[in-house]
Amino acid sequence: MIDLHTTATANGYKASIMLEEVGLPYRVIAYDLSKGEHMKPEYLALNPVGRVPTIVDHDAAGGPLSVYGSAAILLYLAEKTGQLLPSSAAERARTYEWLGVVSSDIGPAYSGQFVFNIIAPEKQAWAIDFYDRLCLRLLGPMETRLGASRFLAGDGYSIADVIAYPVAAVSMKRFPGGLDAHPHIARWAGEVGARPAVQRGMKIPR
Ligand SMILES: N[C@@H](CCC(=O)N[C@@H](CS)C(=O)NCC(=O)O)C(=O)O
Repeated sequence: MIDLHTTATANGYKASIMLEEVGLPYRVIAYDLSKGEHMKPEYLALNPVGRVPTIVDHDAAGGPLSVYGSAAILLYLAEKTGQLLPSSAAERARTYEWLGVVSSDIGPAYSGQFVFNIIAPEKQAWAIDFYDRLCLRLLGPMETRLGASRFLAGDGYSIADVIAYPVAAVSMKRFPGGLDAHPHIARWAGEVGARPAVQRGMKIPR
């Protein structure tokens, strides 16, 4: 059994989609970030970073094993189950590259965009413009890639698509016009979003 410590955000959905895709049994422990539940000592003992998602694999060799962060969770589960990691070195390299781009380029850009557009009590035009432009710029390479390739790593669906889909379904849609100016991302998001495992994962926590 795997415990999934999560919340209803793009990062949480990456982990729940992956668990649905690989078909391992898991139970959900939902966190209300507004109440600071992710900063309680019990959770910090599992993940000192104090952010979600985290999984705890109770069936790991050597005893319960915790793994924090969407990219690490996707890689761990892909290796554990032998699923959603391409076999060719080239497609595997593309998979790692997109895991990195979504985790450290696109994800933080949309976090900043969310903070300055929605959460900030005082709206600062410079910061809003900076993050809006950065987000739009980072969609460019993804649009180009998906214009040339069915999925992010190549012909096959992989953890690169799992990590990117919630960003497309949640964060990218925040912009006026949604994905209208990015038809290749929209085509790919339609295909990935039609997968039953993805649809189930996007509803967790219920
Ligand atoms: N690098 C992490 C980022 C995780 C993250 O940003 N989690 C947010 C929710 S989406 C969180 O726990 N925020 C609470 C906080 O920072 O206090 C990942 O890819 O999973």
